[in-house]
Amino acid sequence: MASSVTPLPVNGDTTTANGTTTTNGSTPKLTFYTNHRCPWAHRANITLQALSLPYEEVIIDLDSPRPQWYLDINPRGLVPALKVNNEILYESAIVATFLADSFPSPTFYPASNESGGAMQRARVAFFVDTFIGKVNSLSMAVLKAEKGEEQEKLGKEFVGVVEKEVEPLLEGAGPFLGGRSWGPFVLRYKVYAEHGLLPKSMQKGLEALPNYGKWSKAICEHPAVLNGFDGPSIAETSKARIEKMKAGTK
Ligand SMILES: N[C@@H](CCC(=O)N[C@@H](CS)C(=O)NCC(=O)O)C(=O)O
Repeated sequence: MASSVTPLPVNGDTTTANGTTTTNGSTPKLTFYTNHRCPWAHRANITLQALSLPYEEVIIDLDSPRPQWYLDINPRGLVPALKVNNEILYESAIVATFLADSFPSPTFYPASNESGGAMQRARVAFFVDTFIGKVNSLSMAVLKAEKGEEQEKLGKEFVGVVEKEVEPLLEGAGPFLGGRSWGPFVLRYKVYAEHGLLPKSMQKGLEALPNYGKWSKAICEHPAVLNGFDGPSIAETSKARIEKMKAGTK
């Protein structure tokens, strides 16, 4: 990763219609390397969309080995990556935070020097840590479980974990609540349930949780989250990937 990154203008002298600040009317050139089926790339894409940033998109084929020109951009070969003028960033959390820091928006992710900003960012960091550590890791086990009793049981456990760990953090949540969107996975749970990859009872249980239900509905309908998302195609490729993983562990 580039060792030093020229900061994007944060206190520019012009503001675009969506509130994005620019300096002297110029925004840095952003090139986004992505694949629409990747949830981590989706995370960065949500940030680009929510902040209405102009960017160029380059789709990276994940079904074949990465070409050298892409490995020169991201030696890990993963998506997403973001070129900012001539500097490169990768890892979705870093890309998303960099964009949100560079174009602070109180409704998306507050600046740390805003009143209450540091505390809100700490709460966001805790939410993300909880979601990745406690919830998302468990979703993989449910996806890989045998359909029927075993999957239903794990699905129930999953709802229990969301209720215990996440539900209290979503009190009064709006669609983004200062960065706590976690849209890629929330939307995938819904689509996976619709396509039989996750138990319908699990999704019903999630939607019945007052805070999660309201918040996830707002997330799943948000244009920034839906941008570039093709549910049936993602369900199909995920199904094939899960079958392959299951076959590998037998
Ligand atoms: N920790 C990384 C994870 C990125 C990641 O795992 N991307 C996957 C696609 S979802 C990828 O590029 N995989 C390369 C491959 O499939 O060969 C991030 O948050 O950006």
